[in-house]
Amino acid sequence: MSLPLSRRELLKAALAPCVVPLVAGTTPAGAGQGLLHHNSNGAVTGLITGARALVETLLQLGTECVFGIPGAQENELWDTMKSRGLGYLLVTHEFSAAAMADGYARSTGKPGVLCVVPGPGVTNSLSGIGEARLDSIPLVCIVGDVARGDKYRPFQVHELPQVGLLQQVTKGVYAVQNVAEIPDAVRQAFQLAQCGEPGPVAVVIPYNLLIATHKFHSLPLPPPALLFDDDAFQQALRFLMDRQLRTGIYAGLGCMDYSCSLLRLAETLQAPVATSVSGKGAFPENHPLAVGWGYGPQGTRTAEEIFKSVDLVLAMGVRYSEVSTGFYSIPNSCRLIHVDANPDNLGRIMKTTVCVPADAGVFIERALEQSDCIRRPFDLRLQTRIKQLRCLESRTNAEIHAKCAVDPMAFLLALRRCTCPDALVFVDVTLCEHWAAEVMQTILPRTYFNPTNNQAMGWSIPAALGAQRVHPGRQTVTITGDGCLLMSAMEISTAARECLPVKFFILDDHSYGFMQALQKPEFHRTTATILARLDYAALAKAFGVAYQEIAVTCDLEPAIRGALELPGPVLTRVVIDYRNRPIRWIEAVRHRFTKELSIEQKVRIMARVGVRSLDLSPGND
Ligand SMILES: Cc1ncc(C[n+]2csc(CCOP(=O)(O)OP(=O)(O)O)c2C)c(N)n1
Repeated sequence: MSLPLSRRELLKAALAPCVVPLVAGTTPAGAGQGLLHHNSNGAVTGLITGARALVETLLQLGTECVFGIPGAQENELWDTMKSRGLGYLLVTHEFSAAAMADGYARSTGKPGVLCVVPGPGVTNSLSGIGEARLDSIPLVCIVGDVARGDKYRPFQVHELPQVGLLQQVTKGVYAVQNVAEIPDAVRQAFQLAQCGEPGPVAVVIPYNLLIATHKFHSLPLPPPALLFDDDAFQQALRFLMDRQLRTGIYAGLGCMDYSCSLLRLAETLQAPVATSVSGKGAFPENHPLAVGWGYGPQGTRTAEEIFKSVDLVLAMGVRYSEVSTGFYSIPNSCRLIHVDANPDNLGRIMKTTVCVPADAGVFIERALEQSDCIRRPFDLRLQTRIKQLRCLESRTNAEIHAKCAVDPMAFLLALRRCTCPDALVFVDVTLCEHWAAEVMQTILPRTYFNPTNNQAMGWSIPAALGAQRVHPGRQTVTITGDGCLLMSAMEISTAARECLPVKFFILDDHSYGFMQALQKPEFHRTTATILARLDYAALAKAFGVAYQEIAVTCDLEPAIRGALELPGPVLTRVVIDYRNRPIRWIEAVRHRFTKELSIEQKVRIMARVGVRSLDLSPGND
């Protein structure tokens, strides 16, 4: 070890109490305990570095793993994580760090933590943080910034406006100015990330504060109260008490941790339950009242049909986003009670009868307290109708449409049959995401994950790794398009290095099938959608993971089971044939989009398609 200190400086340092923790930080985990008092009340106290105070706070907050890449500004922090036994995972790109923290958060319900360098580390992470922002996922992004305050010098490396950049995609940024603020900044960041509508929060700490020493005495924060507006609840209750109103429940991510009480409420109201995409798993999709996802033309046929007879929709923990509603094509005709922890989300998209600013869990519990007033008699007719529609839908979905290669629906159904109910399923931004929302029956909370509202391609690969890291015994699979793979494939090397046994299923159609599905009807040709042919076997070999290929539908089950049985990561190329199979979501979006076009726009598009249809060999690339 070579330290840039003279002998005299070393001697002086050894005698000075403030240096001891720095030295202790270089020894194995558990060292320096005498200097830090772990109070039973969870306080961080003692004479320690800013980095150590940060790590102790993360440990107290229950962080199991920090995802990221170290840089000069955070080396002190990464070294301290190692000394103190705080788990960490090195990634290949900071987009992945954010997506891994996201996968960790979605699968555990706890804030995911990433740690990135200023400048490129921050800018690389923004797409993943943006996904968490639009999907309401709690993340804490720690940035070791350039030196600030009296240590500031102009023209430092990575000196971008980190705070300003992060402010655009987070709920808030804590810009730490003083070493003493570090534990509270982290605690407040965790609280802000989780309270109300969850989301990402950043903590930006100049590196001079991470290496500075301070006598800390910082106490935990009291938990924030959950939002509940009693007046609005009473108004909603009056509608729920009206037994003439046939009620349907629409449940979003905000219900994810209340699945038992949601189930009781549904049974009390004898209400069919549809979920948003992010809400899949909040209600068991094998329950007799479950109708699948969405309740308009974009969702399952069963949900659409059953909700046609509903007079009152009770929507909880949802926002009615563009993707979840199929470009706002969800019907807007009946009475609606909209409950959400973020008052800004209420009544924004839908005509709403009662807006209830409330945490979904509190609302459900309070409604259950009034069970006697809201209970409906057991509805055999409704449940029989749901069963019939679900059977019909299953039969239709099981039909094979692919002329060659693998049928996408057959793949999804086989994957569902072969995986355990508690398997963690990560679905990327591919055409398959819309079929998967319909047919990947999800019966347990926090098992089905899709980057819904930022639609950041390549998300599934790192997100699955982040979840697998803290759920080592759980089957973890990805459903990833070949275009998505090209965005984050390098992270498969992380799976190999860390022996994370994720099974990556790559749906290979040599193209951006999603874009083709959107472009063809409007332009009668495709532009910038054809991808390179890859040697997947060579790619898997280079990464050091097992490899297999599925080229025909009948091989699906044995091949999927074979991959699941292998102890390590596996890359499976599924040669997919998307042709001929309609997608309800795309049809709903197209219908709605066309309806909103002006006559002039419609004429122009039809004329273009008409002229181009005379060309027998359209120039696709
Ligand atoms: C980062 C990013 N760039 C572009 C898009 C637009 N986009 C959405 S889906 C898609 C194609 C996905 O291709 P692939 O993974 O091959 O799946 P497929 O569409 O073939 O099913 C594109 C380009 C996006 N959502 N995210």
